[in-house]
Amino acid sequence: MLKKSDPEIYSALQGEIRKQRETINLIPSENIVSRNVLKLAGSIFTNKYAEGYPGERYYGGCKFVDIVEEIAIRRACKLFNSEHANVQPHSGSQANMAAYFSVLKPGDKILGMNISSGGHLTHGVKVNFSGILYKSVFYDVDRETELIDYEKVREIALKEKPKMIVCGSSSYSRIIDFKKFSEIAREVNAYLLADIAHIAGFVITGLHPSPVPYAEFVTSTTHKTLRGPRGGLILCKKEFKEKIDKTIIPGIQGGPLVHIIAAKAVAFKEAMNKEFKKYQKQILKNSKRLCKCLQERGYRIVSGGTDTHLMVIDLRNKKITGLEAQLILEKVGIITNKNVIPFDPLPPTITSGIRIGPVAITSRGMKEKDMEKIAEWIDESLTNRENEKILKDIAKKVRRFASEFPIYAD
Ligand code: DSN
Repeated sequence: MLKKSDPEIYSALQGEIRKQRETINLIPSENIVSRNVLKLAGSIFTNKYAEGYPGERYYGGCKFVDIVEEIAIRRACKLFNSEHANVQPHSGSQANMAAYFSVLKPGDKILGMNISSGGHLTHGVKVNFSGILYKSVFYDVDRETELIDYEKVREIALKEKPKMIVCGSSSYSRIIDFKKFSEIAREVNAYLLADIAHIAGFVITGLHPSPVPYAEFVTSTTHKTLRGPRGGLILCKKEFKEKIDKTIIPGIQGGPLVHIIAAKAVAFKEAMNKEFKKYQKQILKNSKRLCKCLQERGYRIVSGGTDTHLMVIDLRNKKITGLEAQLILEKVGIITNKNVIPFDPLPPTITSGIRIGPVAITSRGMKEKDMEKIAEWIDESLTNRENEKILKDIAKKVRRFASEFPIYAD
């Protein structure tokens, strides 16, 4: 029994279970997996080494591992309508690293979205491997509309002549036109990498256009809207199969996490169900309602709204920083993350905004009317941030409300 043999870890686990059950998690990159996904992620497959690929392993005893990985690959290809899938990346960062390493050399130029406009660390940020190994240049959203200005992206691409263009984002709340990105990439003879970590669930259900027909490489995580275990995924055209597979192993990874691949396979099957599309539609309804309720209370949403599962709130008119808001909301049991807004005057450790999205709470069964309540609690908490009594009252209501939506822990 863990309780007896390792009480410290046991107690942290119990704390996490209680916290997840009693709070409202609005971090849009997190989700709640099914019991079957949880079961496989904690399964005996974790005992197995399986460097290589199905049928070509460096270890014996891979009969069942091969079955699992073949199924995962087949399901990923079917879900995304892709010619090839590599299901071994341990994370989205490693999926992106593999896409770069497969066709670029150190010193090559990449063009990605600026992180303050919604891009990701691995899209060329200077302190990340992508900005250290490659010469990275960036496009921003338009200052006025806060939308991607495709003509501007084209101008930058023509001037900079990158070898790879990266599209996809971590905090851009609008539809991304992958076809336009591919036209720009073709024009400057660049590869196109589409990172759909956040929107994968919408892509496979037709609620967001797919980049698969347009991009040489599509990368994703498997744990956000896709609702699988924490991990990464690469999709590519057949012609890049060998390069991608060799870049993952022996290039940048060793043994795959077979328990996680098994959990990915289960999640891919779940994502083929009608219920999954219903879930994705509900995320969008909840997201739009949450956005509207906040706007009615005077909150400025970057770009004026959302087409997806997330939004960034610009808090400057409320005279509070992103960090302060995150901490106040955490006090009442609403979990968010501070986030830079486009052209943010504050550093990323403080920020002028918070990023929120109803991905996990929709998995728990919350609907539009619940978004109204949540928006009200967010507003009441931030408005009364100096009033401990009001904050305590809200915390009690949040705890009671969240506990009505169960989360399985085993
Ligand atoms: N950490 C992910 C997110 O929250 O969007 C990106 O890596």
